[in-house]
Amino acid sequence: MKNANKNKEDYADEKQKDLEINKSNAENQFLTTNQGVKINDNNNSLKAGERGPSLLEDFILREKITHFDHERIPERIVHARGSAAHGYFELYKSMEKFTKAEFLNDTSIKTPVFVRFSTVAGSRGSTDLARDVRGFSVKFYTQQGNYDLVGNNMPVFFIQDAMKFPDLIHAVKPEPHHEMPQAASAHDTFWDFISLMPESMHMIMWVMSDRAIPRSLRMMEGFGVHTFRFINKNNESHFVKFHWKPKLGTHAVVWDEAQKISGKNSDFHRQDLWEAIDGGNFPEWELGVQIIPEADEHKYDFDLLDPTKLVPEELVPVTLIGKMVLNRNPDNFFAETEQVAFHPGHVVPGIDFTNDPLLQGRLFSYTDTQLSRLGSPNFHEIPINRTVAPMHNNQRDGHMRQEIPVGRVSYHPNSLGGGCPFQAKIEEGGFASFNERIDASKVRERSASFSDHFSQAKLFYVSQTPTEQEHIMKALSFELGKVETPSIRERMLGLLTKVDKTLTAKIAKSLGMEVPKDIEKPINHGVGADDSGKQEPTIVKQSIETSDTLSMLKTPLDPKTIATRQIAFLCADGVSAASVDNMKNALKQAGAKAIIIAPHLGTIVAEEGTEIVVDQSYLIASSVLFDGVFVPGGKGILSLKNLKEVKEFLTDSYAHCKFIAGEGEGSEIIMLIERKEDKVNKDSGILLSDKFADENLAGAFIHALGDHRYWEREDNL
Ligand code: HDE
Repeated sequence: MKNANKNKEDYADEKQKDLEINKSNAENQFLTTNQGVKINDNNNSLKAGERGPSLLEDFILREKITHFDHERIPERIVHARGSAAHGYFELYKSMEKFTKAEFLNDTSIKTPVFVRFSTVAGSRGSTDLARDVRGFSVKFYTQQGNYDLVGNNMPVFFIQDAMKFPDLIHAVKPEPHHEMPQAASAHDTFWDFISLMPESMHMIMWVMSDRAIPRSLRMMEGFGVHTFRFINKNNESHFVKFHWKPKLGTHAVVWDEAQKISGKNSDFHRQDLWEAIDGGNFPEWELGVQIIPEADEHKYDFDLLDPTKLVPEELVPVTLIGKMVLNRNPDNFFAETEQVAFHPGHVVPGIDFTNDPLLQGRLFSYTDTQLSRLGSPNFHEIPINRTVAPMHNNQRDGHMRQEIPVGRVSYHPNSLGGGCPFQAKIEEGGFASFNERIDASKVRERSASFSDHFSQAKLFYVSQTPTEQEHIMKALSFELGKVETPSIRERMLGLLTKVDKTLTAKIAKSLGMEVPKDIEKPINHGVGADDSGKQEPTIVKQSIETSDTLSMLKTPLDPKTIATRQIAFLCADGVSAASVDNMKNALKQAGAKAIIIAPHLGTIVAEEGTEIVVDQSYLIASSVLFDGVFVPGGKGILSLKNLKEVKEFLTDSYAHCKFIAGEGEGSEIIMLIERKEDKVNKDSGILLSDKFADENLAGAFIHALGDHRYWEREDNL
């Protein structure tokens, strides 16, 4: 029998021990059928004569082919493309005052977790770098049962009510008649829907921002989105919003880069996560909470139950309460990453729901979807899903049941089984829902407190730096530029004027359109979600005008870090080994990695006569896969002048605002970038030195890389 409440120090390994039971290893073993019969020939089917027909009797062939025919399960209807890892969660300080959830009470417990990141719209094989929301699902294997925090990398959502979710997803998925485009929102049906759903405008600002194209899954925030409840031992409730803050900072790529990465390496994020963990660079996030007393439920300019609104950190600060570390890659993608089943309804005593109408709908959906995806109500028995807490109930049978319940009793109450399994009192850890008082009429309506669709969209937009605003403008111009139906674009421009007029004018210019004149009521032309006239959008005066925490660029890490960044070294035979080594060592000390790129794989011979091992050739390497570039000195480097890949590499690095450094002859190669001389001289993102193995250059380059990108360059491009 499992006993989860043992030695606390060991608890972080409890899930791994649990998974061990199901692992198999074929090392030094015979090949067998599924029935354990040893196979003598795995190459030829059984035939009537060596050139004759195959025989039905061949149970080995039939078993093999039948299994193969059924190897795929339906992919997730949303969040199909994902990558996951194991790790643990560690609490900094007890939250006992607010919640009785034991994993949030006892700082000595390390709770095992399994975390899956995903894109939303694309299918399982689609690109990682799609402009999209990222899923951020955490399964905590707590001693009181599984708790799933199934969130996203953006703190709000497109819609307010679960009733609209299938419509939203149908609109964003590839269009039904020709199944195009894959993993992209830049098409008519998505923007048709959005243009008729003013409540989506806040989320649209987030999705059109660089948050939708993260540099790495390890460099994005996570949010629980809905308001949840913490319940303490005295049955008192506090509202709570969950945040994950990445220890490597929040960083993005630029859109042109994202599109190119999709071609060069569509597994970019998956590979980055895998390699970081494999190489011992364990990604970490801190768990933050915003806690709001029950008494303050109606204190804000927005409704806490509305998932299109966030609680600005200026109004309720985020308290960091613990840390999550991902330290182990899965052993098997299908068994773990594909079969893991998350559910916002998997809660433990001390955590409860609110009446957010989107959350309420989710509470139904996630079990239901596993029934078709995993095929049976026994999906909780799949190793990755099973709790490490003791589990006993009278649920029986069903497809693929693994457990063998003993005894004659499968009902409650019973006397034949001694009343077992018995109910737990609250003090024994039994779950009891928060007894919120509800006295209401049954209505199919939305609260008027949900009607301000624009104020937080505006708050988000005005809180961004000019660079970030420019990126939002370009993203909207790109997406709407792909829309073919003029009336959809026009409706979108109408909605956008409610967020920011200058932004709208710039997008309209790019689309070659006028900003619609009649913008007082631009909303839905009588065909939208609120065509009943029940929900006229309103504007509520906001208590704050800007919120710096909404901007990635205004909230850099302090101190900055370049840990795990990949820096391309453009090399060739005759490169100066001193120049390479100096920069490589300096970067290594700062936690970054130098990747040696040369015209061919194998080794190159340095000016000094030493050999340098090449990591990638110019045929394979591409600027978009790196965070910065260094061109070392040495006479041989001048041969790079003739390589078109090198010119392309540097030109892309420049266009994507990356920091570029060069030493000695390397500086000459950097001049290959197509741009006006005077601009380059003023470009502080290009760092050059005449000296070899220049310590100052290395220091300056590392310092600069801490800013991630040299955005000032964008004005000159
Ligand atoms: Fe989900 N969502 N969702 N969702 N969601 C699923 O469950 C659904 C929503 C989120 O890594 C599905 O197991 C409805 C918000 C993540 O396995 C499905 C509604 C947020 C994942 C489902 C929402 C999310 C899912 C598909 C509106 C952020 C991936 C496969 C009422 C807080 C989990 C599955 C993983 C997956 C339904 C809205 C996050 C169909 C009906 C809001 C991260 O059950």
